[in-house]
Amino acid sequence: RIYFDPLVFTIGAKNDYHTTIQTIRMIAREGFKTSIGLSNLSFGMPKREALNAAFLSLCVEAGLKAAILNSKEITTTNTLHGALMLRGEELTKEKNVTEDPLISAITSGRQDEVMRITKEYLKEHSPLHISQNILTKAMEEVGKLYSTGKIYLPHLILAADTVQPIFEYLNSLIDSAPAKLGKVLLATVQGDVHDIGKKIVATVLRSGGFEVHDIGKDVPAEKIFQEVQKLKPDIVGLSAMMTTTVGQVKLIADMLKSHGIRVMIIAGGASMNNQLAKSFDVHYAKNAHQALELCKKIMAEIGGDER
Ligand code: B12
Repeated sequence: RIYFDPLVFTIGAKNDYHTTIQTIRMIAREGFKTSIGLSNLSFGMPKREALNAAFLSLCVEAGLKAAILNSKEITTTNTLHGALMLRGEELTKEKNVTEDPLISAITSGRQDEVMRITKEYLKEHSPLHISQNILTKAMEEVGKLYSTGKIYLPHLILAADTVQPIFEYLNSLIDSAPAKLGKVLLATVQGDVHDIGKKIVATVLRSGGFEVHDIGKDVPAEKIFQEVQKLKPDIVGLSAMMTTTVGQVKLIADMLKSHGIRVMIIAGGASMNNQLAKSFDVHYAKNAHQALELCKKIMAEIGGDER
């Protein structure tokens, strides 16, 4: 709560502005916060706004945490935004992009709060319900905020980093059953690093009695092909979250078919849907719960119960 306030010298009186910047840097290095009265710098000078803005940017780079400044100076405020973005801290200036407390906690990186809300939900709902119906919905909203330009890529990354351990925590609460129903190979297709949802699918399939081999994200078709030959799964599950990567599902399906490998393929992810899956000649499941039901149905059809 304590801010140090290093004096800003007036450059018009031939003072060296470096002294203030060095002081800010030194205090920041010790782990303390600083604040300055900005306009003192340009007292008696022409182009005051330009000078204030340039100086503020240097101070931010040195670790300045707060400033008394004229927020009507457009150059100053724009420069401040740019300087904070360079420092990766624009996020702390949280804009009120949503009224929803969960989504707000996710997009602003307040993991403790997300965990607190999750634990509240756990009093009444199962981990899977929270994963699929509460957190996944929240992440869909985060995706919408991103695609409509209300939040930016750093927020998306922060949101993912914030929520991932919570999904993992919920996954850890879901018990595995003996793996006897069948073998599933899971992968997120090449070009796609989204894997939060696929990990949930893996957990839920394990809990339902499947042996699951998750071979990762951004996996090239050739690698999936090789792993299918090696592991001989009953079912291959492919996750594709983007319109640019969804075509990989067809590529893999065609590759397996053209080599005479008869394996059931299920696909899911934000850019997948029933119609698309049909056109790729694969099966579709909207979420982890449906994926488990689908896998059980497939095993019943191909005689997996007798394995
Ligand atoms: C978190 C997230 C990220 C994180 C991913 C972190 C991680 N380790 O996964 C980060 C920040 C890295 C990221 C990056 C990007 N992302 Co992103 N991301 C999201 C977001 C907000 C949430 C995804 C998520 O985790 N949801 C929660 C989980 C639980 O749900 P789920 O993934 O849908 O999974 C469920 C089902 O889909 C299904 N399922 C999933 N996989 C499988 C597999 C099988 C076999 C089955 C049966 C079912 C199934 O079951 C799961 C559990 O119920 C989505 C928005 C959205 N609508 O999904 C955008 C979204 C997918 N991302 C998007 C974009 C554009 C990007 C970037 C290109 C941004 C950029 N400019 O760099 C990059 C791409 C990076 C890359 N090459 O992959 C777009 C894609 C748009 C499109 N149509 O192509 C989306 C839709 C956001 C948007 N609305 O614009 N992203």
